[in-house]
Order: sequence, then C-alpha cells, then structure tokens
Amino acid sequence: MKLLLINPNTSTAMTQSIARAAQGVASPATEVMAVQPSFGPASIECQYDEAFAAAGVAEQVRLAQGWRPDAVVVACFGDPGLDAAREASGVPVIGVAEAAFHAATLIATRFSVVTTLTRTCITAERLLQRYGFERHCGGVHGTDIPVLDLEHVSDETVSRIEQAAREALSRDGSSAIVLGCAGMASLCTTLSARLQVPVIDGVSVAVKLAESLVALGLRTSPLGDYAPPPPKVYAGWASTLGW
Ligand code: 2AL
Repeated sequence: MKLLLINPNTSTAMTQSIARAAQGVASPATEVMAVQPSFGPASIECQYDEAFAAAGVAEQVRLAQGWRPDAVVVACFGDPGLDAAREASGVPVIGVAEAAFHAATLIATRFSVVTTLTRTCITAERLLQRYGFERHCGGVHGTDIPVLDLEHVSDETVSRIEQAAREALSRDGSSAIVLGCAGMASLCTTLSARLQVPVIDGVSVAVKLAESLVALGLRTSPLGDYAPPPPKVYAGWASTLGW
C-alpha cells in the first residue's frame, strides 16, 4: 500500500526523523512518502502556527492526489487539518494524537501525556475532550522543550522528558505515557526501556492503524461530514488548492 506521511511543520530534519520512525514499523509492503508543506511554520507550538499548518496539510493532500495514496498520516500532535484531509482524500486519514489516545486506552486504564512547551498543553487537552478520551487521561504535562530541539536530540533533552514522565506517572496515578510531539518518535524505545511502562508514539501507532484499515478495505465514509468538499474558486495564494 501507499502511505502519505505528512509532517505539518516545515522542518526537513523533523520530516526525515518522522519518516525513519514510520519506516521502522511499516510493513515491507508499505511504501511511505514523507512530505511537508511548502509554506508555514518551522514548528507548531501555538494556535497561530496551527492555523497555517492545517492549510499546509490540505495543500499536501491536494498535491499528492496524483500519487493516489491508500492512506494518510498527519504527524503533528495537534492533528492539524485532520478533518479537512479526510474530506479531501477519501482514504483513511489518521492523526497521531487520536491514534495514540486510542492505543493508550487499550493497554492502560489511565495515561499521561508528556509534551513540549507548556503552552501547547491546551491543544492536547482540547483534543482529549473532542475525541472523548478526557476521562482516560490523568494529565498533560509540558517540558518547555522547544519542538526544534527535537530535530537533533541531546541526552539532556531525553533526561528531561524521562523526568517529566516519572513525575506524571506518580502525580497522575497513570500507567502509560503518550509522547505529545511527533518529533519525540525516535525516543520511544529509549524511554520505554528506562520507564518500564508502555510509552506510546503516535506516529508508529498511526502507521499501523492506517495499514490495518487499508487491509480491512475500510475508507473514510463519503456520507455526511466527510463528503468531498463542494467545488469552488479559491483566491490568492491558494488559487490552485480549491476543489
Ligand atoms: C508538535 C508536533 O508534533 N510537531 C510540531 O511542530 N509540534 N507538537 C507539540 N506539542 O509541540
């Protein structure tokens, strides 16, 4: 199958590290095409960044139409543009936050999220409410690690995430950790070994969920909210992106 993996920020290094994580778990029969928007923020750390990132995801779904992907993964923990991508592609589209929350509830009764800047906690909290996972989550914890520090991870960064995870497990009474940034994907194995509890990287889960849905012949429903967008003219810099 063909999997379109969209990093919604414009950091090429992060696109490459997310692609490595995805390829590490993908079946040999899955061809992964990793892309990033042609415009927008280098990292997504606030709601202003997220507004452009969502448009960037829509752009990449539109541009990849000719490649005919069987599934799409949106690899940023805010799941920017997820619903738009579902409308525009018709194939299964998996967001890494939604995927990670689903996985966590299957293997632990309560999980904690450890993320980047404290100000991004609100994004994860709103997604937990929106997806209905609020009562499974003990807490969302910021580390104040900027997203771009995860392009090339230092030992100190890993230790800070580990420390925040230990505090979260103890304070929240939780038994699994969800990594709150796609840029943390490469740390999953190390943190699992150190913490000795399940550590969930949404990128890996999203890839395996995408493969499962495709194998089952399940696609995004064309009925109702996820129907294709109605054709119309888009103006200005988005003029080639209208339906
Ligand atoms: C993210 C992420 O996954 N990618 C990005 O640029 N920002 N998430 C976050 N919590 O900062």
